[in-house]
Amino acid sequence: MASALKNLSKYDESKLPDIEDKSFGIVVADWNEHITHALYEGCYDTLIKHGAQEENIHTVQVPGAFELTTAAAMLTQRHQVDAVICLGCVIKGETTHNEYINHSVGMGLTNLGIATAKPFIFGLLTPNTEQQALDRAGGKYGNKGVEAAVTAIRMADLKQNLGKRKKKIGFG
Ligand code: DLZ
Repeated sequence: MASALKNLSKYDESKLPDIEDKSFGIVVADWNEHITHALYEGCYDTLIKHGAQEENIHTVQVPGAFELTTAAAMLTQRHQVDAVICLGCVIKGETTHNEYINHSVGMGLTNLGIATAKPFIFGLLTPNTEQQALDRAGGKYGNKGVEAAVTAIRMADLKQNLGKRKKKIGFG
C-alpha cells in the first residue's frame, strides 16, 4: 500500500511557485465535518503559506459530497478563479451509496475540468473506515487537504505556463 510507506503530504516547498496573483475556490462538504473541516484547514493554510491573498480564496460549504460538483460550477460562474478544490469524505457503510457518490464526484469534476479547461481538484476521501479518514485528515498519513492545495497550485501554474508557450513544463 503506497500510503502505508510515507506521509504523502510531505512535499518540497521550494519547488512550488508563488501564488500571490492567483485566485482559488474551495468547496467543502459538511458530511463528516470533523474530517472535512480538518481537510479545509490544511488546504486553506497551504494556499496562504504559498502566497495566496485571503480575499482571493472563495470558500463555499455544501451539505454533502454529492453537491460538490454543482457548487464548484456555481462558484466558477460567480468568481474568476484559477482552480477549484473540492473537499469531502464519504465513508463506506452498509449500502453502496459511497460508490454512487464517489463516482459521481469524480466524473463531475473531470467533466467540469474538460469543459472549462480549468483545474477542479478531487479532494474527496473515500475510506472504508472512519479511522482511515482520520489518518488522512491530519493523522499519520498527513492531510489530503494539503495535497489538494499543492495540486491546485501546480495546475494553476501549469495553465499560466502553457500560455507562455514554453517547450517543456515541469522539467526544470
Ligand atoms: C446521504 C449521504 C450518505 C449516506 N453518506 C455521505 C457521506 O458519507 N459523505 C458525504 O459527503 N455525504 C453523504 N451523504 C449525503 C450526500 O452526499 C448528499 O448530500 C445527499 O444525497 C443529498 O444530495
